[in-house]
Amino acid sequence: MRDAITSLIRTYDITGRYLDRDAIDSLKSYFTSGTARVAAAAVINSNAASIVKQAGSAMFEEIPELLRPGGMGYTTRRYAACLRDMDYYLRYASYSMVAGSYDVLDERVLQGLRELYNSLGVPIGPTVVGIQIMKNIVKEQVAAAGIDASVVDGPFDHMTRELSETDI
Ligand SMILES: CCC1=C(C)/C(=C/C2=NC(=C\c3[nH]c(/C=C4\NC(=O)[C@H](C)[C@H]4CC)c(C)c3CCC(=O)O)/C(CCC(=O)O)=C2C)NC1=O
Repeated sequence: MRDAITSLIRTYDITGRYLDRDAIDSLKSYFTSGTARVAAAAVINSNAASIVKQAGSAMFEEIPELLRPGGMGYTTRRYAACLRDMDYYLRYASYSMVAGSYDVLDERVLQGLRELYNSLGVPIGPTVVGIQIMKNIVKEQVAAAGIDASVVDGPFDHMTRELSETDI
C-alpha cells in the first residue's frame, strides 16, 4: 500500500533519477492540498455514521426495486450488508484522500470486487449511484465546514470508474 510520496520516490528510484521538475510539481500539489485533505477526512470521521445512513436511504429511495422481494436491499440482513459496504467505501475513501493516492482503494477494496458482486448478485449500477450520492453528501458537509471540497472527488470517482469498467 503506497501513498503519493512513496509512489513517486519508487518511480524515480527504479530509474535512479533525482526528483525533476514534474516530481517537484506533484510534491508541491500534494503538500498544498494537504491541509484540506486532512480537514476533509476529519469531517468524514465525525459524521461517518450519518453520512452512510443518509446516502443509503437516498439510494434506496432512488432505486426502490432494491427493497422489493428479490432485491439486494430486501431483508434486514441485505440492507445491513449494503450499508456496511457503503461504510467500507467511505472509510477507505477517507484513507485514500489523506494518502493522496488510489493505491489503498485498489488494493483493499476494488480488487476482485466486481467479480464478488457479480457472484453474489449485487447490482453494480445502484452501488455506483450510492457511492456518488455519498460523495455529494460529503462534499456538502466539507464545503459547509469551509474546506475546499474538490479534494473529495478523486477517491469516490476512482471507485465509480473502476466498478463501472466492463470486461471484454
Ligand atoms: C473492505 C473491502 C470489502 C468489501 C467492499 C466487502 C464487500 C462485501 N459485500 C458483501 C455482501 C453484500 N453486499 C451487498 C450490497 C448492496 N446491496 C444493495 O442493494 C446495494 C446495491 C449494495 C450496497 C450499496 C449485499 C446485499 C450483500 C449481501 C448479499 C447476500 O448475501 O445476499 C460481501 C459478502 C460477505 C458478506 O455478506 O459480508 C462482501 C465481502 N467486504 C470487504 O471486506
